[in-house]
Amino acid sequence: MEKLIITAALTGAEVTREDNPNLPVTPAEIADAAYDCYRAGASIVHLHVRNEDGSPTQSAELYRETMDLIRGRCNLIIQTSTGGAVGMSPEERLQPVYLKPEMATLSTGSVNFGDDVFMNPPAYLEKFARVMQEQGVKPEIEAFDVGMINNALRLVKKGLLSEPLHFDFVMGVPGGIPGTVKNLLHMAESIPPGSSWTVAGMGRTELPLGTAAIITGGHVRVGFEDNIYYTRGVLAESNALLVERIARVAEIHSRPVASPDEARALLGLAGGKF
Ligand code: KMH
Ligand code: ZN
Repeated sequence: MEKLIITAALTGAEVTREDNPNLPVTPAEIADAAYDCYRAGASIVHLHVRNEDGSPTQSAELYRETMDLIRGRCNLIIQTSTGGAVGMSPEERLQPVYLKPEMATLSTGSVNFGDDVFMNPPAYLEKFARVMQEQGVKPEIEAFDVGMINNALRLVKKGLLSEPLHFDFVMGVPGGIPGTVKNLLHMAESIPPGSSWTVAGMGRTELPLGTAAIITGGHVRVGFEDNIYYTRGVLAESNALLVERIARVAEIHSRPVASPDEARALLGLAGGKF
């Protein structure tokens, strides 16, 4: 099996300091958390940024500041969010892609998201994929359910995505595919041969789905965006502890962890853009 790529999803758009007081919010806090995750074994950082009051934003200025701070300290692959928060316009969501990060997320379908709807109609998908193609940014396809894999394949047919594809199975969102191992295997069997995949299990599904990915050849995303607990009822003290734990699970299963440059090679990224 190839080396394991660990993605750290540090902040997200929905979790608050009230939920977990250890949530990184400012560019400096996010950069510190990213560096700690790099030291613990992460090779990709999935980035969201926040305003001073903690509310979610897709401000290019805040992304630029955060990315510069991270790049000053380590060679993590930076993957900016284009999901932002529910209710944001496509233009708002796309702002960080123009900074030419190495990767950005591309959600390939709409999904109920708790009491809200995360809107991704076909016109958004085409626009987002086109802008990423123009800017030379590799998309990570966020599939919240199995049908979203087919939506990505439609983009391939239209020439807006090129293979090999890289998927993130986002599982356990209320409204999306439930986070079971059976569903994970179904997702993994549903992508085109030659694609790579990672899994982001929400809440208590993070560790079991991550473990299943490690033993079946996938990759893993962990962090406060998806899960704020270390064990049942005990808040995680840092994102890095979640990274360190999944790296330990990988070691137990004889699956070495990829460095950022090894992850670049696995994902076909040009490299050197940091
Ligand atoms: N905050 C969610 C509505 C992404 O980063 O691309 C969307 C999200 C996905 O977080
Ligand atoms: Zn995100």
